[in-house]
Amino acid sequence: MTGDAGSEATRPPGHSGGPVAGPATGQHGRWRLAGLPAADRTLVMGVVNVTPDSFSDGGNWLDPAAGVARGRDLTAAGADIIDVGGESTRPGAKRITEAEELRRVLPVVTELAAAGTCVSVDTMRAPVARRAIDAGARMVNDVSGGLADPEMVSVIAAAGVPYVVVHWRGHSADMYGKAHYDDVVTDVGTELSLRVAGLIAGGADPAQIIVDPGLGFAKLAEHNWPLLAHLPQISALSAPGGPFPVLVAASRKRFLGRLLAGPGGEPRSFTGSDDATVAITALAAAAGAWCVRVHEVPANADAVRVAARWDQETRPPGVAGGAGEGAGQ
Ligand code: PMM
Repeated sequence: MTGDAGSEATRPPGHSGGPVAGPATGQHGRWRLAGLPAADRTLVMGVVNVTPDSFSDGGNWLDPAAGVARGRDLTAAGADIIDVGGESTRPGAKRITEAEELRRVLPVVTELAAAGTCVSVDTMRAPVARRAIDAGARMVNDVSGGLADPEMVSVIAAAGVPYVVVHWRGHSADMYGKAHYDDVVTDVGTELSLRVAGLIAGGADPAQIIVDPGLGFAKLAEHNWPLLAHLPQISALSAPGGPFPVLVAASRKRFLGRLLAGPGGEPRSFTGSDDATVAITALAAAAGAWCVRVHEVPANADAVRVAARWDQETRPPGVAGGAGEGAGQ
């Protein structure tokens, strides 16, 4: 692993642990995670799905050279992190073999990492995570939060890399049958807290943990919106070592297409939802999200900068602003 930000995550000033009482506004730039870029703004993660069947971009970057080129383009457009995934999690998706997943992701991870890109590997499999870390990945993004592979915790604990714990109730093949909640914000918060506590008990350092509400994973539109509107509560889990940085991955998800449906009720296309993704990015950044995961980078990279500049104006006098965000403009 290459490190450029110290060996430990630091918490926002005034939050050495335990739940935050109010909104996380103004704190998104204060997270420092080992080996990852740091900025006084929400980070942007660009997606490279090396799959034939991801729901919005399946097949576009399946060839390793195309995947690498896409990662380079997204980096040039302002992505801070490139998330490389080889297994589609679209609703109803069947699992691929470990060998096939490795065949898809390793060449792309290796080449991007060698060029100095900060690479995240999007995988539910411990052996894939380990091989990707060996190839230079600096972070593991696990949509199952460690539930799909019990060995995952040992791998990320040994490597010490940041680890995204996504709220998840089961594989995509049957996840909508599990989309039942009494109060979705409370239920997701409770289940994520238990998951994080389990990972820490298994050897993970709380400073490695990033949390993600798992939009669309065993969740319908009516579940995704309240989660987005309560990001500070997702950050402030009752697990030891919190609050935790939050990753928001709304880009091109079906609930956006449904919100923007035409007069006949036909959902907006995936790519037609990109402007709505930018709106979510701005709102999530204003709510203190640590990072947004997006398929198209440029407008999202602009949105996080606008949100950071906006946020500067709401800081109490004497609280330092971000270096270089809009100075002299
Ligand atoms: N969703 C997808 C893939 N990876 N990672 C995180 N952390 N959170 C998510 O919600 C998430 C993810 C599925 O979307 P895609 O097929 O468009 O990449």
